[in-house]
Amino acid sequence: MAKTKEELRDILDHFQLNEKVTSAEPFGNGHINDTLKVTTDKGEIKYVLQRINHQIFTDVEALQNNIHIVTSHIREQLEAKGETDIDRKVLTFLPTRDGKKYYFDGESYWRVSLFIPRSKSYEEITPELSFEAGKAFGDFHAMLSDLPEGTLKETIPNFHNMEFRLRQFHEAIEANPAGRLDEVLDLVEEIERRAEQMCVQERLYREGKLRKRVNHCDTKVNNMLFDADNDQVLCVIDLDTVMPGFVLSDIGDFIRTGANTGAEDDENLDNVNVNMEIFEAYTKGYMEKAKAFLTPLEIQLLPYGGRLLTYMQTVRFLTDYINGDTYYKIHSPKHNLIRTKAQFKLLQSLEAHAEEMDRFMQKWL
Ligand code: ADP
Ligand code: GN1
Ligand code: MG
Repeated sequence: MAKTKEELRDILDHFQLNEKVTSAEPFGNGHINDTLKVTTDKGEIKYVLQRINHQIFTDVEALQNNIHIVTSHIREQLEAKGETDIDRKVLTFLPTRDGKKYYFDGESYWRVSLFIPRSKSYEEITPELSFEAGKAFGDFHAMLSDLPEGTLKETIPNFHNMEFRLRQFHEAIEANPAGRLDEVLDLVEEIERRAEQMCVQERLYREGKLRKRVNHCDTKVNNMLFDADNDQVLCVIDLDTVMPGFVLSDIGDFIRTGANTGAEDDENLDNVNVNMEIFEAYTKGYMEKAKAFLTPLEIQLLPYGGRLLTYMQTVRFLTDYINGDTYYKIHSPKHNLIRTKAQFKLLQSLEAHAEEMDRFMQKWL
């Protein structure tokens, strides 16, 4: 439910802010939480206020604890490396006046972080930025690699488990609650045809051949802030889904979003293709940092990660369409179907380039 200006000010008043704030305006275009930028009486944007979607993140306490652990750990690592300007290189969340990590207003859960000044995020990037992004996610993985197992909770259980996502898809088909199944039978068939080959990670994990690592699990291109002064990566943001998972998630989701020549919800499917230059630049940057800790199997599977995350997103958008749009925010009645078609087109393009991508990986094998 939308909040009035006064209500938002009242919510902000529960946090330990050191400036007087005047307004909060919508910010960004995430599909899950509501994000607002907060302006002070001096006209400066100083804070980011977010309403946490607690239908999706049901354990807000665990969510905010995870984020606290991750940001504190990264801060320590940056300090140990002798970095400067650390407040722009890791998110800082502010406690409430009673020392909690979030505020519950009886209806919604809220959190506040410092706005990172002179930063920008991109929806579309160049190969140069992609190389920087690859290095930054490599660093992100490296910095979190020494968190002891079990430190972080799974904020959404089975979040990137493909077998689980397919089970949800099958349940949606079975129930067909919005009566939309007939309209999407072709897409359902395309998904079913690929189902087995897309559950490789879960099988390899059961066989003890693939391990879990701390992952971001939402490495969309716009979940990274660049320095507006020099286009270097400053900071990885949107930390709700940082949790143990397979490393392909983070490579794959960046390829899905950064290396797409079109938009995630492009209605003109001719716009949607894989941009090989972006893929190659990201991979080079990522491998520069991650070569030391990845296994040969993970390196070999990297291009598969792009296909997998695109397939997973196709399945998730279509599941939500069949369910009657209960998960993702939509901006038009068929938005989830449009998204599904655009993701499926990208998947086809990734499949067409699979051999070329595999050849590209040879230099690290
Ligand atoms: P969502 O869950 O809505 O995707 P994000 O945390 O990714 O939320 O924030 C949405 C957008 O707001 C980002 O893409 C980024 O442009 C901007 N943003 C978020 N947090 C900050 C911050 N601390 N400083 C500057 N910009 C931010
Ligand atoms: C959601 O919140 P946002 O927009 O960064 C989703 C991701 C999807 C993405 C698709 C918690 O991310 O998993 O990949 O939309 N986040 C959650 O654009 O489900
Ligand atoms: Mg985001």
